[in-house]
Amino acid sequence: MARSSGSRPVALVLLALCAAALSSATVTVNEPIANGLSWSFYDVSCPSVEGIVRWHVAEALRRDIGIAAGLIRIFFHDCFPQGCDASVLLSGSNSEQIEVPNQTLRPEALKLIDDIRAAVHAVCGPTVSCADITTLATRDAVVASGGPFFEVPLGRRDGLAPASSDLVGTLPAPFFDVPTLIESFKNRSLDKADLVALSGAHTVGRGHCVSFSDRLPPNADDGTMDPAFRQRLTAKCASDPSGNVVTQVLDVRTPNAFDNKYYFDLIAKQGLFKSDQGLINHPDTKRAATRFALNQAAFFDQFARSMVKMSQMDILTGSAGEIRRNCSVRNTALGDVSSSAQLETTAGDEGLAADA
Ligand code: HEM
Ligand SMILES: *[C@@H]1O[C@H](CO)[C@@H](O)[C@H](O)[C@H]1NC(C)=O
Ligand SMILES: *[C@@H]1O[C@H](CO)[C@@H](O)[C@H](O)[C@H]1NC(C)=O
Ligand SMILES: CC(=O)N[C@H]1CO[C@H](CO)[C@@H](O)[C@@H]1O
Repeated sequence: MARSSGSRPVALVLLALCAAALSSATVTVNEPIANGLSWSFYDVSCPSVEGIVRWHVAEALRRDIGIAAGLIRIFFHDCFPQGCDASVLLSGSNSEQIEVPNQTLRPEALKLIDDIRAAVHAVCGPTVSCADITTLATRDAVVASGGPFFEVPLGRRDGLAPASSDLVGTLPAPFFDVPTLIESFKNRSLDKADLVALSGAHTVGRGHCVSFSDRLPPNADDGTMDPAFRQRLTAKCASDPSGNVVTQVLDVRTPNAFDNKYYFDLIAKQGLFKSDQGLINHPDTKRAATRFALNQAAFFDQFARSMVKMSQMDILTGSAGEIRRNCSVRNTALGDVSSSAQLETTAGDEGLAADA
C-alpha cells in the first residue's frame, strides 16, 4: 500500500488520480430516448463512425481550437428552430445561413462537418446522416475542450428543407431577459435547468460587438456589468462601428476550455451578453447558476443531460427525410444534370443509386 512505502508512491498515486480526473469526466444519461433513435444505431452499418468523427474533430481542433465553439453553436442553431435535422447546413439563397442569427456561424466548422461526412462515406457508404455527424462532432468538441463525455443516441435523418425564417426567428437573442429566455426555451420543451446548463456552452467561443452593444454606452448602464470590464469592452468596440468585425471571448477566464468558469464570470459581473449575466441575478435561475460555479461536476452532469435532450427535439427518423450526400445540398439538387460531375465526386460509390 502506498501508505507503508513513504511519500513518493503516495505522490504517484495522487498524480494518477489527478490524471484520471483531468481526462474527461463521463456522464451516463440513462433516460428513455425518442422513437427511432438508438444507442447502437450504427453498430452494424458503420461501426467505425464514432472513431472517424473523433479523429477528424481532434485534428481540426489541433489546427484551430475555435472550431470547437463553432461546432457547438451550429448544433444549437440546427436543433432549436426545427429539430436536429442538419437543415442549418443547407447553403443557398433561401437557407438558414442567410438569416441574421446564423451570419456568424463559422465556415470552417461547417466545412469540417462536410469533410467528416465524406470520410465516413468513404468507409461506410451513404449510411450516416449529416444530422448525426453534427451531433457526434459536437459531443467530441465538448470532450476535446475538457468537457464531459456522454453517449448520444443516433439514427437521425436529414431534413429536406431549411427552417423558415419564422422558425429561425425563434432562436433566443442576447438581449433577452431571463423571463423571455425561460419562455423561449419552454416553447421548445426545455426547462430552466436546461437553460442554465446549456448557456454554459458560452464557456468557449466569441461574440461580436453587435451582440452586446446594448450593454455599452450610449446605452444606459444597468449596473449588471463590472465597470472596468464595461470600460474595456467600450474601448474595444469603439474601433468597430459596424459591430461585425471585432470579437470578444465569451469566457474571459478560460476562453478555450470547456469548464465551469463561465459561471465565475457571471458572479464577477463579467458575463458578456445580457442573456448570460441575467442568469446569476434572476431568482428563477440564480440557484442553478451558483451551483454550477461551485460544482463543475454538477454542471457537466446537467449539461450532458440537456444536450442529449436537445439532440432529440423534433427529429426525423426511419424513412423520413434523407441521408444527404453533401451536407450543404439536398440529394435532389445533387441529381441535377448541371451538377452531375459534382455528384460523382461527392457520392463516388455504389450507395448512390439506392436512394437517388
Ligand atoms: C440561452 C440563449 C442563447 C443566446 C441568447 C445565445 C446567443 C449567442 C450569441 C449572440 C453569440 C455570439 C454571436 C456573435 O456575435 O458572433 C453566441 C455564441 C455562441 N453560442 Fe450562444 N446563445 C444562447 C444559447 C446557446 C446554446 C444553448 C449553445 C449550445 C449548447 C450556445 C453555444 C454558443 C457558442 C459555442 C458560441 C460561440 C460561437 C463561436 O465562437 O463561433 N449558445 N450565442
Ligand atoms: C413562445 O411561443 C408563443 C406561441 O407560439 C409565441 O407567441 C411567443 O412569442 C414565444 N416566445 C418566445 C420568447 O419565443
Ligand atoms: C457540396 O455542395 C457545395 C454547394 O453546392 C459545394 O460547394 C461543395 O463543394 C460540395 N462538397 C463536396 C464535398 O462535393
Ligand atoms: C456561414 C454562412 O454561410 N454565413 C452566411 C450568413 O449570411 C451572410 C449573408 O447574409 C453570408 O454572406 C454568410 O456566408
